[in-house]
Amino acid sequence: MKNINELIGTKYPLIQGGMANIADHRFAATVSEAGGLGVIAAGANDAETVRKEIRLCRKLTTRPFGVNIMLLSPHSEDIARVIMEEKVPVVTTGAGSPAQFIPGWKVAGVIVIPVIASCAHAIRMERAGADAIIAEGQEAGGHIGELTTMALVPQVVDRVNIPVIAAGGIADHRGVLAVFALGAKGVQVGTVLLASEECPVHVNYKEMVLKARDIDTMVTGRKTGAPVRVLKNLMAKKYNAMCEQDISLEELEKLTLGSLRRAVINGDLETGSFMAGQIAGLVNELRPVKTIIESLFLPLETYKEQLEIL
Ligand code: TUI
Repeated sequence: MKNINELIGTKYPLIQGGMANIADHRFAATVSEAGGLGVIAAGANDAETVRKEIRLCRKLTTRPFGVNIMLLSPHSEDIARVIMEEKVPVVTTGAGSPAQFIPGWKVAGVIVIPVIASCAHAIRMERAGADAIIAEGQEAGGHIGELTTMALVPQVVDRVNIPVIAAGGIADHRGVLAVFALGAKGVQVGTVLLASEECPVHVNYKEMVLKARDIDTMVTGRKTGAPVRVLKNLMAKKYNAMCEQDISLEELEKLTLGSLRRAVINGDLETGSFMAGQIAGLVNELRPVKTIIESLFLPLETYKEQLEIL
């Protein structure tokens, strides 16, 4: 089996999480230049905006990068076509099944890495032609599934023959070692990159992540079937109260994406939706992207004492 660095052409087996409204071409290029796979988040953008972002990213880096499609977006089909036309090196997907797009992407030479949250979906993605999969545990920020990273990753590893990349709850070298022990071949991280100097979110968002304790995230929308992990604030509590009432899923989704924008752009502590993972409590330092990525991959000797117990 190819290792992840060979598959995606990076120095480190690291993919940047999608992060709608946050990960623009500049941030993606920064991550790629630092040795990971930077990913432009299509989010709720339309296809031509995504095309521009792809072309701008190519001006900033010659290294491989990706585009993430959030499959609940009404623009998914058009964005999928743009990814083909622009021959983007890698596509990652979230919040649904990209099966219908995979044949076209493969013809265009795009490497396809869907995010999945269950074994059944992982197996479907392998059969549909995915090159690798990202198994994301419910520790992650944003839209999540049911299982934890600890339970999901080894089960998926045993059920598919393509490389598995772990996501959810990873923010330092210990997390990386742990998921490698579970059989993952790489990691996807988001929360730890929010607290980077280059991340283009409002300073209040970074402060929220840096100040967060272990218990400071919560899941909104479990009732409506669109669970989203965010940092606790007034908005999150209000949203869950609204879910108890009779409001359409579409309306709630609009509210979530609108409120994410209020968090990212305005830093609105009350009505913003600050998506972040449970590992935010471990993230206490604002660092350059390159320093963060390098600190995740340490030589095996580092762990000698811990592993002596074996
Ligand atoms: O997609 C994410 N994280 C996201 S998307 C997002 S934007 C959003 N806003 C409001 C509501 C919903 C989304 C913010 N964060 N992570 C990857 C991920 N994908 N986690 C879970 C899944 C997933 C869930 C169900 C993937 C597939 C799936 O069903 C597969 C099928 O076959 O239907």
